[in-house]
Amino acid sequence: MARWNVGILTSSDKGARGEREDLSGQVIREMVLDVDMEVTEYIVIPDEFETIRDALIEFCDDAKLDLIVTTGGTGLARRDVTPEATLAVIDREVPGMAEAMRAASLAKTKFAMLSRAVVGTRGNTLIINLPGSPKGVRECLEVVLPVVPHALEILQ
Ligand code: MTE
Ligand code: CU1
Repeated sequence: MARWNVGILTSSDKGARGEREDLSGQVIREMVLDVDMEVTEYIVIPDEFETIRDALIEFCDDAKLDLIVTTGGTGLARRDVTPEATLAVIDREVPGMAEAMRAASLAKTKFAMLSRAVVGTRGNTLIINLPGSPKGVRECLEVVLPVVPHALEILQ
């Protein structure tokens, strides 16, 4: 059994309608295996503030996950509300993790500055926003993932 339980929350209007395969969620699922984590909750929902907020609260307070990784909805499209929903549920921000992802990503693509991704904690759960593309997910998650087990240990 893995040490940490992870939830993946994919916010995508197309994904929720079944019009797009969630490749980004699959990347997250594979990457967390390397650091003794297992995906025990998974949801694909539309880019709607209340829906995302309520799913985050359920993953934290009911499923009591150690980590939630979201993908999508961090940009400037009018329907991009994942950072707002995250800010609505967290107790504390972890700005260094979000900054580290953006800084490392900027070295690869200028478009990284368009992601408004937030990282924060609610109770004992760490929530990490990632951009929507599989490439963005990989490039951001590889920056913070090595630090996440230690973050979770001190969050207990
Ligand atoms: N970060 C990395 N590492 N790699 C990327 O390809 N794409 C950017 C950015 N962050 C990208 C990235 C782009 S093009 C956008 S529009 C924003 O993330 C927001 O993406 P989202 O709206 O899918 O969350
Ligand atoms: Cu973009």
